[in-house]
Amino acid sequence: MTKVAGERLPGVSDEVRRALDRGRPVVALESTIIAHGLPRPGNLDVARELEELVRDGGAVPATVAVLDGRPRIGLDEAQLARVAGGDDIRKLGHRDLAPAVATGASGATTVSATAFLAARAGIRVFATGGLGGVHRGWTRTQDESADLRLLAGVRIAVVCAGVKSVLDVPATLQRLETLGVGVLGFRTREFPGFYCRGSGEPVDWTADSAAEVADVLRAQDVLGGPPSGLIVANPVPADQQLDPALHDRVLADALAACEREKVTGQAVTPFLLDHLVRHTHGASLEANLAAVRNNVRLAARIAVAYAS
Ligand code: PSU
Ligand code: MN
Repeated sequence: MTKVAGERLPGVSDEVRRALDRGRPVVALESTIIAHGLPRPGNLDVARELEELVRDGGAVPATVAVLDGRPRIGLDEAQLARVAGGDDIRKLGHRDLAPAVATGASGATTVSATAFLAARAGIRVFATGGLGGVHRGWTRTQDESADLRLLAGVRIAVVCAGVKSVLDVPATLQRLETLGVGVLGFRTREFPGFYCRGSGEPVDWTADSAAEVADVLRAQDVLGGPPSGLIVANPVPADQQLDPALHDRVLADALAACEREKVTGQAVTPFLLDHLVRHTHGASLEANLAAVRNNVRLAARIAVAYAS
């Protein structure tokens, strides 16, 4: 193991550092969706596009990853390409950060690792596709994403399209309640269904504009106390959702295949996502991308409203 240079952690890019110092809007972006959630080689274009969307919205993008043992907040072009195409890019949740830093490993950060590093750098808004959650069959496997527990303890807003329907959505919402993570529907009273607009589950609070979300962030700041996250649940646009009937059919197949092939642990989410993409002939990927773009645009607007 190499010696850890504590004072060098984390590595915030000059552009992100300048923006944070001046109170300018910044949006954190995770990298697991790039490295492990989307098929190559198109994933690099998506990574670039998401950063562009943040810029178009008037904020500075801060894609997060760990490269050669150094957490990075804000990647340059070569670093982004490495995350998208490298052979040595692991999937790093929050608990994997210390071993990755200590051993000089490289990896893409999940929501839990990204939220932790971004909040530590002072970033208040983070955009992703879907949050991890409680997997179906939890009573047997105890598979619950570390995203949930981590978000109970960091003050960051995560703009997402809900959680993937491959998960147990009601159980995930219950865990968020238990953990004290706020959930705000964006222009909806229904928790979004990621690929589809609705999940059938209600949300307690609704915001109708980015300014209203920013007000909630400021209220969290004023209330103080132990930090906790906020889920901003933003449904995919109606004309870009996955056909709900196709969705239900293919999802049942994907879950059965996962069981049959005995996929477990960190591999479960990427396996199910890949199965859905192949068996919807790319339609789930299109809905996924539409949701992520929509979330990134909204996150930029929230960051701008919060900074003003
Ligand atoms: N949801 C998506 N695409 C993804 C993920 C979630 O739509 O790629 C990733 C996120 O990085 C999330 C992680 O934090 O999967 C959760 O993985 P796990 O269940 O192993 O914690
Ligand atoms: Mn898991």
